[in-house]
Amino acid sequence: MGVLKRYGTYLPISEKTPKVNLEEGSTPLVRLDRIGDELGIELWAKLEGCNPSGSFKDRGMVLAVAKALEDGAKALVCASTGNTSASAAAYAAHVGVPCYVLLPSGKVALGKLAQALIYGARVIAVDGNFDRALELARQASEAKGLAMVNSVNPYRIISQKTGAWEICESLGRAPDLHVIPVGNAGNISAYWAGYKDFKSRGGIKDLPKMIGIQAEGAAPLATGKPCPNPETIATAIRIGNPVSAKTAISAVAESGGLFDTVTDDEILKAQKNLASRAGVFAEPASCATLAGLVKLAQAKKLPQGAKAVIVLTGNGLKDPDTAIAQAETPVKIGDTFEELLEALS
Ligand code: AN7
Repeated sequence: MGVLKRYGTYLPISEKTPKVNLEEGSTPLVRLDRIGDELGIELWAKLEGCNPSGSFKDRGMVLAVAKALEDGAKALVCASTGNTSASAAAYAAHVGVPCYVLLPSGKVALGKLAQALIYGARVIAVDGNFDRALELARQASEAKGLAMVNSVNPYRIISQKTGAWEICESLGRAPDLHVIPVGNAGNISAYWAGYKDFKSRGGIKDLPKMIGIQAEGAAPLATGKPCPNPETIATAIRIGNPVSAKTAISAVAESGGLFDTVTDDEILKAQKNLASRAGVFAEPASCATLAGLVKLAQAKKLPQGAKAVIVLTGNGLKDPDTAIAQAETPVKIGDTFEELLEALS
């Protein structure tokens, strides 16, 4: 029914707030027994790739755009590694305002670029990384009076808390471990705030441990060191200077959780594992979560029997190039039944 309708009572909206709705949220929480059994845990995946633009960004974008309209904004701007731009472009199109998106040139997955273009955003490819594009977008927002819809916009984080509320409602409790990929660190901050809200409303007794996973080449929070030149195949989280670093660090500390890193190889293995052994196709950044759990299990640091939720933040179809590059090639045959029989054997 859309996030503003389902959770309106708990969000900062009034009668004056436009009821923007692309039926975002209410995504599936799926139990993955084959992989979970192997790890010795009860494994659940929150399929955020089932949102209208194919990523978790829609949860926060719906409120950010509704409030921008309420405040009289005439146009939106954002910088993005891809998913924020796809989401902003979709909501801008839906409500009929222009949208400018700044992307790190050549470093955005194909599907996300296709989305921003076809939704009709003005796409600007910046010769720099995401962190630089974000600085430029902030300047443009101030100079031109454009509504900034990156997660520096507080409404984004507030509305992304709904993901945690849904998990608690589905499970009837919080998980023991909440495992989430970390880039700009907005989502881990939002989920932690969401779990704490749900507890203070009396909906759950215990809070989860927050486990934030970064790619090894873009891991400022996991290493505690600045990362001026982030690099990873998981382009969504190719971020060196996370805006929400502080709140993410306290989320992990307060919850007794941890940050960890995974390599690109481990991410790709996890992607294949999720697709071929659970029927769930998520983009590389999302698969860092499973890679992180596998790493913990190998180090014997995964509490056996624990209930773990991995947030699969974006749809695998967003990045077909990466999937095809590691997949087997199709078997080619002529057009005879004999050849087909041979191919089937
Ligand atoms: C699939 O789109 O930053 O830690 O500009 O697309 O809240 O930043 C995307 C981030 C995880 C990290 N998974 O979330 C952008 C952008 C996917 C993502 C993240 C992103 P944050």
